[in-house]
Amino acid sequence: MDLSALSYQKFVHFALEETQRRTTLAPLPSQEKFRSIKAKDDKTMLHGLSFSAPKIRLLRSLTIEGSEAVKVLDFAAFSKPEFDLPIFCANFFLNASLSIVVLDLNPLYDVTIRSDYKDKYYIKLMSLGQKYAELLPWGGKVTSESLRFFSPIVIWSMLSSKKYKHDILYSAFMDYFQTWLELMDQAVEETDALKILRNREAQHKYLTWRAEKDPGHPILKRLIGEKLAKDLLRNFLFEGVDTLGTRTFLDYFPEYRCKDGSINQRRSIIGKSYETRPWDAKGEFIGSEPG
Ligand code: BLA
Repeated sequence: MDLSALSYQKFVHFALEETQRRTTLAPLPSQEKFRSIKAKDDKTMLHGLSFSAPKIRLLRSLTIEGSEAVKVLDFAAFSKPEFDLPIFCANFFLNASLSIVVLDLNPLYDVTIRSDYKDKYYIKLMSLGQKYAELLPWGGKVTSESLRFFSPIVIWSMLSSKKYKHDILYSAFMDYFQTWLELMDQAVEETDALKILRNREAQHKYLTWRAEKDPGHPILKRLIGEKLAKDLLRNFLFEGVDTLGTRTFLDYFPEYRCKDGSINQRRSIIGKSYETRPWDAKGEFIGSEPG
């Protein structure tokens, strides 16, 4: 497949323009360092943008383009802890053989446990999830630990890149991002200090998971080296992991502790599960326990 004509830039432009129509974006200092990085292969470019807004703690985008070999979009938006908004999450990876898509409004709280949170945000959105269920079909077994960070409307797809449809993905991205912006518009600031603390901690847990276990790490390390990749992960992509809370990865995920006290390097302890979509059309979890 010829990737040269494909770009995720229009996704980023759309998202920033739509956000600016509704709120005021202020560039964050973290974008200076990551605005433009040339990879070790001298061809691939990494472009980062990061902003905050009155209700948004961090809205950031990373694109990886420039070589024919690989295209990546990693786009996320995190609200301030005064709001319990879901986390907007778009992760697209494309190379000559494979297309990987994760597009979701990741819940701040595990919706299999917190049905109040599911009812608050997702029940109304189930038709949005259905809209792309056939065009972007379930990608098969997935890291079981990751599923707890996904919502009933998650689009998780892994296809041969021959079947990749840029326009369908663009349309899904626009729909999901518009939906997130509408939720942001409607969000009412929380004043209960305990609830704000819980929101902050839930976001910190999410950041801690992704800063440690995101599947993109090996590629980032290969492209820009271990040191800069770590900097990018902790101070740009998952900024807040070192400031929003004090608990460590092993505090949140003790099952990853090795006998010597280090973090198990495997991505998953439980393994992969869920051959088919584990949510029904009403957003009920129907997956059997992984194991
Ligand atoms: C694969 N990326 C995946 C997979 C998931 C995600 C679920 C399938 C493998 C698995 O089951 O773990 C994405 N996982 C997520 C997300 C969350 C999560 C969004 O837990 C959120 C909670 N992906 C990127 C970037 C790159 C990238 C920046 O976001 C590259 C620079 C690459 N993702 C990438 C690659 C694979 C992948 C190469 C397939 C290889 C593999 O599974 O190791």
